[in-house]
Amino acid sequence: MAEHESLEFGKADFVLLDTISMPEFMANLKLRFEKSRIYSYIGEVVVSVNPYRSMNIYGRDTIEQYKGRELYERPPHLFAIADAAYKAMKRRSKDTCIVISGESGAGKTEASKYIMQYIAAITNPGQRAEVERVKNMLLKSNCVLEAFGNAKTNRNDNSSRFGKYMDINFDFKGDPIGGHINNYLLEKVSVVPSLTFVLLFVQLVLGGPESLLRSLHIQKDPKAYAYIQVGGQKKSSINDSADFKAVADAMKVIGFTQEEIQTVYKILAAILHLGNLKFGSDGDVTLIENSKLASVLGDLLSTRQENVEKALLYRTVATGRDVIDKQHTEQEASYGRDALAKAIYERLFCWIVGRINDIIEVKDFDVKVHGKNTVIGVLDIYGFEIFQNNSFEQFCINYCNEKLQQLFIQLVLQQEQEEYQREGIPWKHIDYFNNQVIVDLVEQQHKGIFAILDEACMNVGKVTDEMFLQGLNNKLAKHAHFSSRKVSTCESLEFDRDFRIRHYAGDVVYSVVSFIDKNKDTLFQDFKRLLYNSSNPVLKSMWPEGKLSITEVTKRPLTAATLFKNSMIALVENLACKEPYYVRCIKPNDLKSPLLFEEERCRHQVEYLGLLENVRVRRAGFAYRQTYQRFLQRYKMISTITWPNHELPSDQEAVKKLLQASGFEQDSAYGKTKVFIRTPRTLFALEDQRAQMVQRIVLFLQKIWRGTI
Ligand code: AOV
Ligand code: MG
Repeated sequence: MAEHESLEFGKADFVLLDTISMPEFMANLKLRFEKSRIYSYIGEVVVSVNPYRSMNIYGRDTIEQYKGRELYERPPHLFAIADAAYKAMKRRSKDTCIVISGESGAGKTEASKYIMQYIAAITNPGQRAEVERVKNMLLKSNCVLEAFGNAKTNRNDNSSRFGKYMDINFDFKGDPIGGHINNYLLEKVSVVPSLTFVLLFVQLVLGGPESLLRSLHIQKDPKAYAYIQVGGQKKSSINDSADFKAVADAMKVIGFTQEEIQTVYKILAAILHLGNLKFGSDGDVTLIENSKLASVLGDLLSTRQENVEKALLYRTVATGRDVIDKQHTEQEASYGRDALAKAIYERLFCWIVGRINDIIEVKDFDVKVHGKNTVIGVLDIYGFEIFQNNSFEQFCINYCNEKLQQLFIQLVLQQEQEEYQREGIPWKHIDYFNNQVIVDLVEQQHKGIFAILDEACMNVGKVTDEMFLQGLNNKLAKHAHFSSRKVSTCESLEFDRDFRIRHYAGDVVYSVVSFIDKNKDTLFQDFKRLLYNSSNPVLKSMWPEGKLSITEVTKRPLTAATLFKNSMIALVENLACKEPYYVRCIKPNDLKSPLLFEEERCRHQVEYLGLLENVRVRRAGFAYRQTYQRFLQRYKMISTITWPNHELPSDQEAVKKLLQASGFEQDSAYGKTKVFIRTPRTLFALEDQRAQMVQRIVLFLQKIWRGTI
C-alpha cells in the first residue's frame, strides 16, 4: 500500500477504498486521473490510465526513487512493478513475467517500453561492456520491430499489429545477458489494405535518402503507391527521415549486415511496386499492363523479369504425371499479387525477428560462463478491438484477449479463492464472470469456431464463407455467447454474412467474408519457387519451401487458425509457469484527448477487466502464506517457544503460539497446511525480528569461537 501519497490524489491502492463499489472505484480512478496520477494499485496489480500527453515521470531521478524499493514505499508506478519482478528474479531466482493488457490504444506498448527502459537502467552497475551491448540491442530491437510491425488504425495511430513476448535472460548477478522474442500473428492473415497503414512504408518513401530511393526506383510521393493509403500518412517529412534513420541505425546496432539491410529495403520497395502492377487482357490472354514494373521487380528481387511475369500470370499445376502452366484470369492474377505482397511482408517480418533472436539469444556458451540464468518476460500484445467491419484478424486478436483474461482469472481470482477453500480458511466466495465459456466456444476441439472453420476448409470442392456460417449456425445456435441474424430471426431467408460473439469485453459482430481464404492462407507455390530461386541469398533464405518441385508438394499446411490457436496455448502455458505481474491499461476516451475521462467508457473497461472483483478478492485475501513447517524454519528463532525446538503437538500449534506471543494474532489465519498473513507489514516486522535475532546469534557464536564465553 502506497501510504505516503497525500489523500488529495485519491487512494493509491483501491484496496483502501472505504466501500468497494463501482461508484467509489470510478470516483477514485477519475480523481487520480484528474490529478495526473495515472497509476494506481490493486495490491500488486498496476492499473494505468493512458494520459495521452507526455508525463515527466520516467526520468533518471524517478528511476532512482524506485530502485530496490518495496512496492508500497513509493507512489504507484510501472517502475515499482518492474522492480518487484526484478527482485523476485534476482533474490528468489524466480522466472517472472509482466503481462500488460487492455484494449487497443490503452497504452500497453508504451508501458512495455518504460518497463524495458527501467530494467535496462537499473542493471549492470559495473558497466560491463558486454552487458551494455546486450541491453542496447534489446532496446533497439524493439524500435525495429515496432517500425515493421505497427500500423495506424482508427483506434490507435501506432497500433501493434503483432503480439510480442520478449524474454530477457539474466545472469547470477542480475544483469541481462540476452533475450528472445516470440511474435504472434503479424498480418499473416491480413488483407492487403491493412498493410497500407504500416507507417514504415511512408517513412521509406518520405524519409529515405535520395540515392537509396533512386536505386529502388521509388518516387518521393506516397500518393504514387496504391498500397499506401492517405490514412497512413503522417504530418511532416522531417519526422520521417529521422524515424527512417533511427530504424536504419537500430538495425546496424543489432548487427544486421549491410547486405541484409539493403535486402530489407529492396523487399519493401518491391512490395510497393507490386501494389502498382495492373493486369489486363488481350482476348484470352491475361497480361501485365505496366510491364516496366515487372522489370523493376526482377531487379529488386534479384531474379529475371520473365520469371516475375510468369509467376504472376500462370500457375503450375500437376495433373497426374503431367505438369502444365495454367493461365490466371485477371482477377486471379490480382488476388495472387496481393497475396504475394502480404506473404513477402510477413516473411520479412519473421525473418527480422529470427535474425534478432539469432543475435540476442543466450548461447550455450554464455550459460556455461554465467551459470544460472533467470528470465523476466514482458508481454505486449494487440488489445481487444472492435471496428466497423470485423474480420478474421479481429476474431484472432479478440480470442487472444480472451485467453489472457482467462489466465488473469485463473491466477488472480480463482486460484486464490480455491486455496482458501482448500485450506479451510473462512471465506465468502466472490463471484466473477468466468470467460472460459467463450474461450471454449472458440478453441474447443471439434466443436469450437476454429474447428468448424478448419472443417469447412478441409472440404474438397468450392467452399464458401456462407457454408462456414451455416456450419456455425448448425452447431452453435444454442450457445449463449454466439448468435447470428439467421439464427435469431428465422424468417430471414437470405444469407446473412455475419455472426456475433458476446466477448468478455463486449459484443462484436464479425463478417464471415474471406474467413475461409484467410484461414487457408494459401500462396501459390509458383511464388515460393520464384523467391527461392532469387540470386539474393538473404531473400532466398526466407523461402526454403520454394525448393520443392510441384510434384513434391502434397502436404496440406496447418491453417492460420490452428497455428494461431497453438501459439496462444503455448503462450499461456509459458506465462502460467512464471510468477506473474500485471499491468491493466485503461483507455480514458476515444478521442486521444489528454483531458477527457469518459466515465461510461472507463466503467465498461473496469467492469470487463474484472477490477472490482480483483479488489474484493485482494482485500479479503492474505498477502502471504507459507506451510507451517517452512514458516517455522524461517522464524522459529524469534521466540523461545519455538527456538531451538518446540514441544507442542504440531507445527501448526507452534506457529499459532509464536504469532500470539509476537502480537500478530489479529493479522493471521490458520489453514490446514499453511499459515496466512494478511498484511505485508506483519511480514516485514517478522523479518526485522528475525534479522535482529540472527545478528545476536552471530555475535554469540563469535564470542564462543573467540573463547570469550
Ligand atoms: P496499445 O499498445 O495499448 O494499443 P499504445 O501503447 O500504442 O497503445 O498507446 C497509444 C498512444 O497513447 C501512444 O502512441 C501515446 O500517444 C499514448 N500513450 C500511451 N501511454 C502513454 C504514457 N504513459 N504517456 C504518454 N502517452 C501515452 V494496440 O497496440 O492498438 O492494442 O494493438
Ligand atoms: Mg500496442
